[in-house]
Amino acid sequence: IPARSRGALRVSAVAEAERTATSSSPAPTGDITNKLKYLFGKEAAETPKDAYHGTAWSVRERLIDSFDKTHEHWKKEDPKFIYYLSAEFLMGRSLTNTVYNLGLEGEYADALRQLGYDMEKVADAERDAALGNGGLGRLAACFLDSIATLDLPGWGYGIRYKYGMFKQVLKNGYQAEQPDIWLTSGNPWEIRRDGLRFEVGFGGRVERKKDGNKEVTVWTPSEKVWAQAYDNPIPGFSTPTTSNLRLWDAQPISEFDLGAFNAGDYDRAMLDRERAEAISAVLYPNDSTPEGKELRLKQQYFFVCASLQDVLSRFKATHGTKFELLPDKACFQLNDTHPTIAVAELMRLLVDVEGLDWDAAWTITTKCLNYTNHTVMPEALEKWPVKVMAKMLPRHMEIIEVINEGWTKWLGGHLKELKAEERAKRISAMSIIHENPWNKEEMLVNMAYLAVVGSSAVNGVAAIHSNIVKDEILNDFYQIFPSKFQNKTNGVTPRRWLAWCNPELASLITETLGSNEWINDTEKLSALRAHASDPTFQKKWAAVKHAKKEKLAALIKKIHGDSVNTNALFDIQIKRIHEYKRQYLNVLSIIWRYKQLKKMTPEQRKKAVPRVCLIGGKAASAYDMAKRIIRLVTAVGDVINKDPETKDLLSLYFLPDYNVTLAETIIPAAELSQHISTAGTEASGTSNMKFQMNGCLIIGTWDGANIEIAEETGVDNVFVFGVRADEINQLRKERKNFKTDPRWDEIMKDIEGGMFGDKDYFKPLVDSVNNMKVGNDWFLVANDFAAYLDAQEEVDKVYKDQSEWLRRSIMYTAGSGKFSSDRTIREYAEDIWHVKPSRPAA
Ligand code: 4GP
Repeated sequence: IPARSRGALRVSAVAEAERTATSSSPAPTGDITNKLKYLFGKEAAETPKDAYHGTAWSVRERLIDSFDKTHEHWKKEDPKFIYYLSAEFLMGRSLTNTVYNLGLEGEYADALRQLGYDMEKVADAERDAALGNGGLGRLAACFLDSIATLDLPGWGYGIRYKYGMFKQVLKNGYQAEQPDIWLTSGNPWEIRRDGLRFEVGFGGRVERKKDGNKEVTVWTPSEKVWAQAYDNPIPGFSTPTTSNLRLWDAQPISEFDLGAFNAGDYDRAMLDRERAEAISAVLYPNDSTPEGKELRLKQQYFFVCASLQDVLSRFKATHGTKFELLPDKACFQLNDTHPTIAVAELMRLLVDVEGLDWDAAWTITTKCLNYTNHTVMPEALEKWPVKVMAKMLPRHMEIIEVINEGWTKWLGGHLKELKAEERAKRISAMSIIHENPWNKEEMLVNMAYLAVVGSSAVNGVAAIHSNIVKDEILNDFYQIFPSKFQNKTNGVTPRRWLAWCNPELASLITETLGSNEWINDTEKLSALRAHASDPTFQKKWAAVKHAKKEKLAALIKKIHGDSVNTNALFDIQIKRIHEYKRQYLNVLSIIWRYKQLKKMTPEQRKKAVPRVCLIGGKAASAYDMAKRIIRLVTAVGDVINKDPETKDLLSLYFLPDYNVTLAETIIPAAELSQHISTAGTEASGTSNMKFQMNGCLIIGTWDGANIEIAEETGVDNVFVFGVRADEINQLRKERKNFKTDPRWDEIMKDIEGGMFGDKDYFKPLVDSVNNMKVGNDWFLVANDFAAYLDAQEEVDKVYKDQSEWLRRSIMYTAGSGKFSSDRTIREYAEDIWHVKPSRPAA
């Protein structure tokens, strides 16, 4: 039996034995072949994909048993629930996570072995569920894992996109996008809840009518669709709790127009279906066109409306119309501004549909909702044109107007001490509906303002970011409601991101700490500090890292056909491609390194630290500059990877189609990872935490969660460089007079001069940071360049001292306890949600 199945990772063999004993499930081998026979018409698993299908459909039944038990228990106990509303859930694969979380890995690995398959290969046949863009969506997925593991009554709510995040391919070194068709072979991880659907309307008109002597508001939408529920069970680890992610699929109200079909108008016959299905078709359609924008708002309302109706209908089934109890039974976390229409929708449901008076409804609404801000990027702080909102959601626009009237009136009273002029200025600056600063003709609804006014708590996602939210982005609001604002530093699930993706390291940790309790109590990892300088332990630690590097090297070979030097330092930057994340800075230093190597004598080269540099990430399809950065990476790679003189000392590869699964292979193999955003721009970052857990050293700016990671790891163990957030505004003003480093000037000339080809294509990229008449180097790449090169030199120096490097590596994992999403979720549960654990019997 391989180490993985021997139970080294299990919390307790007894717990698992109990689980198996009480389960009425059939033996996996027979069950897997049965599933294949009856669901897929296959006599035997001929390919790993077949084996995957049989296994997944078999595991699904265990999952459903656990789901049902949990929900029976919660129904009986009627605890308060947290509903995590998010337009994105970047789940990745489910098979490995499910069997490990349920403690079934031994059973299924054995069964598969009997069928001639290896679990890891079988797991490899699964497609990623990529229903998210990046950090915010993956955070939501980690949170669900922790909510379940901590036995918190809670669900996620989102959209069942038919096409997830696009598949990225490289065509001659340029990014090209292909649709992500992930549902083609069916999805064993979801359950379609037949009959569980809600109507969602758009457009139409709003009227006042008399109902006895009461005036009521009636909204008659011009377009309606069904939101059909699909449940995705979320198993906790080392607990019988399995919670839920409920995703909504948009479907037409009428199957199709038979009249039109009979009259031969086939296109019209299908029109309704197509219009409805478009709503949940694609994750974030490119929103640069008005139609795209409208579709995005439609998606947001679609899932919020269905989710709130769903929660209210369950609430009413138990508590009737005692809505004053709602805040004791339900709370909602708005994952960024995307679900903010919930403020108006909850008001509409309570006032128009349930007949509550406005003030009572407002008290309930604001008690139930909370908002998390995830970014300082102005383009991501959503503002919808009043015109668009009024056309698509006329009743909501009215409600937002009334909310705003009440809010600005209240503000007037609150600020009565101020002089009239100053007061008017402050009120106008905080109005939820305001002028578009770029187009005075247009009025906008500011969704972040609506979220703040409509919520009990507002939080940022790392200490520095929460301060920026308070001091800059929402400072006016902070001054009015200081106690509403909180910090909740992000975290990641140690199950997926250490225990399951790096079982070798997990086993070593378990063996060293004497138990695997660290998986659910990561603070226990701090005991590794005592072993950080122990040569025997370091040797074992290094052996694991090397094995993971070999695995990644095999992947690079598969993708690029090249064999990389696995004794080189593996230096990695993986994240969305964005100017603020400064992949550009990384490439510039790689160019500099290359030029230095070229100048060296063979003797000098022998002393150089060899590096394999890897960059991966997707650029938004309409983000031109980000696409140019990708091309620069591939172009530089093309030159240096082919240079026989230096290729063993330096190589650079772009890893296409970066996703959750790829991250699970890359992160355990990384020795150095780069988190080099301009200070004050990365809200938190979460991959930094995953790398840290896996003993990977960090080169980074004093930004986002890097700061807290450095504090936990020991600042001296981290390669920190660059300007600080509080210097940025001044430096931006002075950037045009900044004297650039001669090395910088040289590299800019190289790129402009065509050293990497494609010089016309790279011109705007060079101009954006180097030609102050055209670009302005907003992200201060030039300012940090010299300090970054120095930090890189320091990296080389420490890497030459392997025992010091390994000591630091161990200190990273030892210091990662704080960054478990269990800690983050506990803080949300205690400080914001007031939701308590409720565990079903095993
Ligand atoms: C991301 C932030 O950029 C990242 O710093 C943070 O760690 C993550 O959210 C989770 O809080 N934002 C997004 C987004 O992904 O779409 O705004």
